[in-house]
Order: sequence, then C-alpha cells, then structure tokens
Amino acid sequence: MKLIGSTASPYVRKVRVVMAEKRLDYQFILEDVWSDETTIGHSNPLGKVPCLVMEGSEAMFDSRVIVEYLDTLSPVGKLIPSQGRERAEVKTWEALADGVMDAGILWRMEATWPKRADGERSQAWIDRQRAKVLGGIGAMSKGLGDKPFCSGIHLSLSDIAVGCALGWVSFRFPQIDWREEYPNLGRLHDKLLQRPSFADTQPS
Ligand code: GSF
Repeated sequence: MKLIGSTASPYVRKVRVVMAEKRLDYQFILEDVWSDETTIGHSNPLGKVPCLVMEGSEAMFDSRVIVEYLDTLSPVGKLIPSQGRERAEVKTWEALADGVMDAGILWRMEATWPKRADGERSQAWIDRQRAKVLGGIGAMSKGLGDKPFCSGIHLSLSDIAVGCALGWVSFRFPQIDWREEYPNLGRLHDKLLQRPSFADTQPS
C-alpha cells in the first residue's frame, strides 16, 4: 500500500497512527498539495491528502474511509466497533475531531493563504471558524470527563482522532492553550504520546 500525504496534515497523521496501531506496512509518499506542481489530482480528483493507493484498484480517500478500511484488514487492535451505538459514538468523536481540523484549516487559509489578497480576507469568517475550533475542543473535554479514553475502555479511533486534532491545533495555533484550560485533554494527549504511533508522527 502507498499512502500519499504530508507530515503536517492531521488527517494524514490519523491514517499513519492507525497504520502503526494495526501493524500495517505501507510506503509513505510525500506530496505538497499546495505546490503548483502537485500531481495529487492523478490519484484524488479532489486534490487532497491522505490518499491510499493499492495495486490493481482505485485510489481511496478520504481519511475516514481509509481508516475504516484499514481497521478491517487485521484483527489486531480493533479501533472501530462493528455496530450499534458504540460504533456511532466512535464515528461521532471522529466527526468532532475532523470538524475541529476542518474549521482550523478554513481559519488558517483565510488568514494566510498566499493566493488570497489581504483585502479579500474576512475577519468575520475567521471568527466563525475559530469559534468552531474552540467549541469543538471544549466539547472534547466535556465528553472525555474523567474517563481514561474518549469512548469505551481501551484505545479507539476516537482517541486517535482527538489526539491528532489537538496535536495539530498546538502545531498551527500555539496561542490556543487548550492544555491549560482542559487538563483532562492534556492527560489524554500525554498518554497518547507515549505510544510510538503518536510519538513517531508528530506534525512537522
Ligand atoms: C480532508 C483532507 C484535507 O483537507 C479527509 O481526508 O479527512 N476530509 C478530508 N487535506 C488537506 C491537507 S491538510 O491541510 O491536512 C488537503 O489536502 N488540502 C488541499 C486542498 O486543496 O484543500
């Protein structure tokens, strides 16, 4: 399997963490999707990473589809419950974490994308996305409470998605001090970082 991605993308990290937790081998192909020379469109018409390429089949995207597929490849460390409320709970945690990243990216692009002129940037839009990032992190903290994991009694995709979102927020928005405001999220993040899957994929 080949995974096309970057070391900064939180969605790509989510896939890499799942690959590591499931002990799956893959070739990591770095791609700068923001470069004018990018060829990502050959694999993903949406021009986004992560994108999983397997011999003899169509490329697979996006990160939610990829991690769901990867979880079926080996019984090692099941990360997504197979059915019912538990499954919906994990998928909702993932949607929350992805939503924080989606809003954070929209905020960042509005504020910094070099192909947008300064006069075209909207503070109201930035504020709207910022509120989603902050509200999403608050909801993570509330949902986690005093539990050791976001859902269930062991590591699941919920924790992986939340860990990737929080790590990326610190990477791109160091001014957001979620650790100070939400010590329970800090404890979860520290615990995740003890795993090689997280330690080896820190955003850069
Ligand atoms: C989001 C992927 C994405 O936005 C997923 O895979 O879960 N829902 C998708 N990837 C970004 C890279 S990053 O900022 O993490 C991307 O490829 N953006 C390029 C573009 O043109 O939007």
